[in-house]
Formats: sequence, structure tokens, C-alpha cells
Amino acid sequence: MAAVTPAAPSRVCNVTGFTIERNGQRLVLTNAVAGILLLAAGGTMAILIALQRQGLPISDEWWYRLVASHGATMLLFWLLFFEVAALYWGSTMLLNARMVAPRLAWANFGLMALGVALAEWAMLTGRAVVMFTAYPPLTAHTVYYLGVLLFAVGVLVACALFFANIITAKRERTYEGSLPLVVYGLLAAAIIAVYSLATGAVAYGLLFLQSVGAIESVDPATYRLFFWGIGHGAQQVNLAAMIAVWYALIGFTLGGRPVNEGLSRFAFLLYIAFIHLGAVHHLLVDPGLGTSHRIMNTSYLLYLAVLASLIHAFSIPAAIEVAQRERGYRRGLFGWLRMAPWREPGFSSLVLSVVYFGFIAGVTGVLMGTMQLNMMIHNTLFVVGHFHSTVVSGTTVAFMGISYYLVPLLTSRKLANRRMARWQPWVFSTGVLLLTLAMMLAGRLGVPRRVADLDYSQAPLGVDQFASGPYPSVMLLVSIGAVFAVTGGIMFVWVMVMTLLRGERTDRPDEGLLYAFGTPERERRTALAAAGADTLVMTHPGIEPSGRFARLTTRWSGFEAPGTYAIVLAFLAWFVLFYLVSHLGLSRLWPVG
Ligand code: HEM
Ligand SMILES: [Cu+2]
Repeated sequence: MAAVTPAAPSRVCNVTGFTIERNGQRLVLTNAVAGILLLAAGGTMAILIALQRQGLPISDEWWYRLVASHGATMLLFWLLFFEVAALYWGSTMLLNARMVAPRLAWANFGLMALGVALAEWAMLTGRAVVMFTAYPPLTAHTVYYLGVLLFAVGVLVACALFFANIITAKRERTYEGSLPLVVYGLLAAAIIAVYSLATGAVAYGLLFLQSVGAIESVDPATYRLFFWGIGHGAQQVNLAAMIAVWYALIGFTLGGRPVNEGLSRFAFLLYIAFIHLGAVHHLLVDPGLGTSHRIMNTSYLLYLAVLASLIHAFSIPAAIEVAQRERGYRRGLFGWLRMAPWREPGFSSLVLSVVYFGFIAGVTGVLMGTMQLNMMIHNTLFVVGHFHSTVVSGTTVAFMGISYYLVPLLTSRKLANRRMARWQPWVFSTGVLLLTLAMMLAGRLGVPRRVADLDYSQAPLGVDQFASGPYPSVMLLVSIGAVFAVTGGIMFVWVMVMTLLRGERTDRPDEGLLYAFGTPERERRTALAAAGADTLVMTHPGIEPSGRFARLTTRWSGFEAPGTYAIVLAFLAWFVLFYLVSHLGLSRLWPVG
């Protein structure tokens, strides 16, 4: 393996064996920590806006400021800072490579931080209460647009640095063969980021020009079209980055890899080519677009991106199952699942993220992308429930999970408060599950999103639709979910901060944790390989018949991952059922026949 350029000091990680160059290490940590601090800020706002429903005295004016800032802080700043960290991590450490322009990367961090500071100032002082969608004719202070634009330019520069790192690594031969799958997934995320940010720059750029008086007005329909290039595109960046992190977590916790890596790569290619079409689902009621255009782009063509998600949905659990069977857990259909390392926070985060993302976020997303069904829940709290199940239950949980490895490995410190870390994914995910399900229920009952005063008590013509009936109890469930979720969030931030400040220094931060990268598991495999055993390429692990499933498992013994096959069938059944029940709801709304 070629050495890193001598000028850049580096070390070899005792756990993973990767070359860690100092510049890359500091940049990854700094960007990730900035993200985590912003997550803490966004969580503080979340609990305030959620408890306002239970009478926490927050004026309507402040509620809107907080919702605007919560949305931008979480959706843009937390996720993108962490993604920049992931891009730097993938393009340096996973390739044994170096940061090509560390100074530029630091300047860029400064630029992004400045962007955040400007935008937050404008939002929290009431100069930009336009929500992150910023639809004209709403207008905000110039500084707000400037802040968001600076931040976006920073993310673009980070993508450019990521590409440059990979090209240099290839040229300096720091890795062999094709890009590792995790880096490949991050590459898909970065490519999607580039074209999303380009459309976002047009949208926000137009508003910026208008705010300084350079142009007279911005056509709202044109704006919406460009805005959703980034509004939706950014979610696809989150999706691709999350899936890359899932694959990384399988490697970290079980030493596993996908059964068919080529297929997983192909699925990432499908994302790059087709996923942006889904953007039109935000414009399903937009009068500016023709019906056939909307239907075509949200259904027929988008289905190729859904196919990609279904490939990953199969590939991820299969990788877990095969890894577990290779480790010897072969009893029955689900013995591998029962014997999984549930106490390992990275593993529980992985599974919770995959399950909630698939069963809730994915399924409700397809519902909302279907024009007719969308009419039932458009602009209600259902939408908010859906996207919290994607970016919170899915992406945020996955990013939290990988932090349990990145932070100790990069700081050479042991994870602090391991017990709290063990519980954290469960508390957070269960809270968000309740939060999202309750929001969806509220939305189906007609509760709108982005409304401070649900009772319209200060309206000239008061309506008290939401003050009685099922509404107060459903909104109470939303608030209870919020309390649990925020508690889980505090636990995460606490463990991270304590690890950073107080974690015991060690060159084996994995001790006591189950990292297949560096623990006995890895040594066992190395020893086996050294002894000439070919267990490592064992692709047909036997299924030991046992108990109730004995007959089934013998019949399925040709399958590499029969448990996954069963889970996937259950998922499809749930998908079909959910779709049918939704259509039943629709037929009641608009009686058929
Ligand atoms: C941790 C617990 C969280 C709670 C309790 C929470 C709660 C809420 C609530 C109550 C709203 C306002 C809904 C309304 O329109 O009435 C909201 C909006 C929103 N949240 Fe969260 N949230 C949490 C975490 C997150 C995270 C981690 C993200 C992103 C990664 C996120 C992204 C958003 C976005 C984009 C909005 C929409 C803002 C808008 O309408 O402009 N939230 N959240
Ligand atoms: Cu979208």
C-alpha cells in the first residue's frame, strides 16, 4: 500500500487498520461536532414548539420563528454538516488517503459556520419568518438569503474536495480495485448534492437579488420548481448518505458485506439517474404544472428509484443475516436475529433506522407521491409525521449510530457512558415512532401543519374544531413522543460530549465493544484465513433445522438468507395492505359509485 504523502502526519488505526491522516481526522471531527451541536440546538427548539400545544406559553410570533429555525437547523445544518464529515471520512480514511487541500477545507468550514450564524440571526430575530421553503411573495431579510447561500456554496466546495480526494487517492494508488461500497454510496450522495445545490442556488439566488433590489420580483411558480430541486434533492442526499452509513455500520458491527455488491452499486446508480424526478411530488397541487407531467414524474419514472430502495431494503438485512450465519448463528429462520448484538448501540441504531425507515417512511412516502392519495393529507401534520420518519427515524438515527464509532476511533478515546449509549437508540427511536405516528394520525384527522394556534382562538370568526373530540388527546400523544425523542437526543449529545471531553484515552477504543473490524471476530477470521480455511468465502451457510421452523428451513435450505426473505415478504404484504387501506380512505372521502 503506497504511503501517504510524507508532509502529512498520519497514524495507523489499531482497530480498523486504516491510515488516518491528521488533517482529515481533525476536519471530520470538527464538522461532525458542529453538526451535533446544531442537532442539540434544533432539539431545544423542537421541544418548545411541541410543548406549546400543551400550553407552554410561547407567543404565535415566536412559535413561527422557532419552527422556521428548527426546520433549517435540523434539515439543512445538522444533516449537511454531518454529511460533509462523512464525505471527508469516506474520501480519506476509507481509502487510506489524505485531504488534498486542508486549508481550503478549513476556510470552507468557516464559510459554512458563517452562513449558519447569519441565517440563524435573521430567523431568530424575526427577520426571516418564511420557513425554510421561503416561497415568494414572502420576503426575508437579505442576510437570511445570504446565509443560506454561503452555507450552500460551502457544501458544494466540500463535494468538490471529496471528488478531488478520491481522484488523488486513485492517482497515488492508496487503494486497489474499485471504490469501496460505502465510498461509492457517498459518491452518489455527492453527485446528487451537486445538482440539487445548483437548483437551490438559482432559487435562493433569485430571492437574494430581489432582496437587494437588483430584480423587481420573482415568479412564484418558477421559484417553486427550482426550490424543490433542492428541497427534495437534499432529502435524496440524506437517503444515499444514510444507506452508505448503513453499509458501514454492518461492516463495523458484524464485519458483514452485501451478498451482491454489484447490485447494491447498481441501486445507487438508479438513485443518481431517477430520484430527482420525485421532486414533483411537492408540486402535486401546483396549478402551474400539467396533470400528466405531475403524474408521470411522481409515478412511472420515479418507480425506478423505488426499485433502488427495494434493492437496498433486501440487501441490508440479507447482509446482516449472512454475516450472522457466518459467525455461527444458524438456528432456524430468525436465530441470527435473536442472537444479534442488540446491546451494541451501532447495531441497534442500524436495525431501528432500517426498520422504521422501510416500514414507515418508505411506505408513507409512496402514499404521498401518489397524486390521488396525496389529496387526503396534503399540508396536514401527516406530512410532518412522514418526513420526521425519514430524516429523524432514518437518517438521524443512522448518523447517531455511526458516531458511536467515528468519535472514539478519531479521538482515540473510549466511549463514555456506555450504558447510556446502549439505551439511547431505543429511547430516541421509540419517541420518534410515537411522535411520527401521532402526527400522521392527527394529519389524517385534518390537523394542518405550520399553524401556531390550532383553535384559531384569536381569529375574528373563532372555530373550535380542534379544541374537542379526538384532537386534544392526539396532540397530547405528539407531545409525549416529543418528550421521549428529545430525551433520547439529549442522551446522544451527552454521550458524545462526555466522550470528547472526558473519554479515557486509549489506542484501542474498541475494547469492550463489538467492532468486527478489530475484535476477536476479526482475529478469528485472520487466523482462519492464515490457516488456509476458506470459511471467509462461505456463501451458502447451512441452515440448521430447529423447532417450529424445522420443515420450512429444510425446504429453504438453498437460500442464503431465508430469514430476510420472510421479512421482505412481510414488508411487501404490509406495503400492499397500507396502499389498499389508503385507497379505502380515499373512496370514503370521494364516494365511489
Ligand atoms: C428530536 C425530536 C423532534 C421533535 C420533537 C420535532 C418536532 C417538530 C414539530 C412539532 C414541528 C412542527 C410541526 C408543525 O408544522 O406543526 C417540526 C417541524 C419540522 N421538523 Fe422536527 N422535530 C424533531 C426533530 C427533527 C429533526 C432531527 C429534523 C431533521 C433532521 C426535523 C425536521 C423538521 C422540519 C424540516 C420541520 C418543518 C419546518 C417547517 O414547517 O418549515 N425535526 N418538528
Ligand atoms: Cu421530496
